[in-house]
Amino acid sequence: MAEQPFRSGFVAVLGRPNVGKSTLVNALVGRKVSIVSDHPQTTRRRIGGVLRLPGHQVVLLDLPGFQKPFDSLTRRMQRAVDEALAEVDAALVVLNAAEPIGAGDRFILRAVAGAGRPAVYLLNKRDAVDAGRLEQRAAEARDLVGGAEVLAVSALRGEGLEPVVGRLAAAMPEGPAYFPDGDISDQPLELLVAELIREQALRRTRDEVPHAVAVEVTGIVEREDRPLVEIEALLIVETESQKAILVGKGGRTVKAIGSAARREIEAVFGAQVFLDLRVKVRRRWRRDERYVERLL
Ligand SMILES: Nc1nc2c(ncn2[C@@H]2O[C@H](COP(=O)(O)OP(=O)(O)OP(=O)(O)O)[C@@H](O)[C@H]2O)c(=O)[nH]1
Ligand SMILES: [Mg+2]
Repeated sequence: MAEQPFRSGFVAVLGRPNVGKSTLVNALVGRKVSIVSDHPQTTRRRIGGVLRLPGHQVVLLDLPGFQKPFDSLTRRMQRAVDEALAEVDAALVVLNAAEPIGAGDRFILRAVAGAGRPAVYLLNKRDAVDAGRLEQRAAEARDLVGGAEVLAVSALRGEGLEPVVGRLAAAMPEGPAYFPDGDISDQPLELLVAELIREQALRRTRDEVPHAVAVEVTGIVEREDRPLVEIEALLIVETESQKAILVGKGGRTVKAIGSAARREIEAVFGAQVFLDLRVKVRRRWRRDERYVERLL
């Protein structure tokens, strides 16, 4: 039998904010490449996660949730989605079983249909609804996609993912391995570190504050004399009152963010980490086009 050609390609992971796109990408890749939170608009830039299969390499592009842009930050986020959709070999569309299918979902499905890419459709969070509701949502979803297959999964529990991998692999054209063996993400180390810090800040804030937080890593030094990495980073917020929240009473909150992030970063480097984390105000940074470009 003739040898099968190697197949590879890029897949845009699309869906409304908070449907579980990043959780799904992490579950498929098998490692945390993209941060997760229960706040919408967690993912701000496109993050590639590499899925390696026998004879295949699938690069999953985790993207910001589809939304109407309202400032420089969200405009940049939506542009990342549009550009990805124009470039990829396939789309992985994620719907949320725990919420009614809405206008946002229909908008995304139209965009995917318009892009003319092969698509795999998922109904995520199947663990969060009973069987009757799941069947009802799946039927609605199938209707919307012209009777195409809709796979019910739980990204959180890692359930139902095998057929997803199979469908994605089958959609890949012939192509090279884009990433060397062992690479699981296309993210520069600085950005991964910044994201791991931001994830801990998101866990400890509510309301408008999570959306106002950015992280700048201003220095990473890997010491040569011992297994130690020294990192300097800034938590950026827009107002003094947000700063007060992030600093916390007697510095308690920023300390908690720093030590939780340090443990995550240590796991990535496999070395001890010193993290010098401070909070800084940068007024209206989300409306500052150039700053947003630099940050993302
Ligand atoms: N019950 C349940 N919760 C899930 C599942 N997948 C994700 N979640 C939760 O949904 C929330 C959002 O998950 P994310 O992976 O950050 O969602 P996202 O689509 O990447 O969100 P944005 O980046 O903001 O667009 C988190 O609290 C997750 O733990 C699932 O299969 N079941
Ligand atoms: Mg995300």
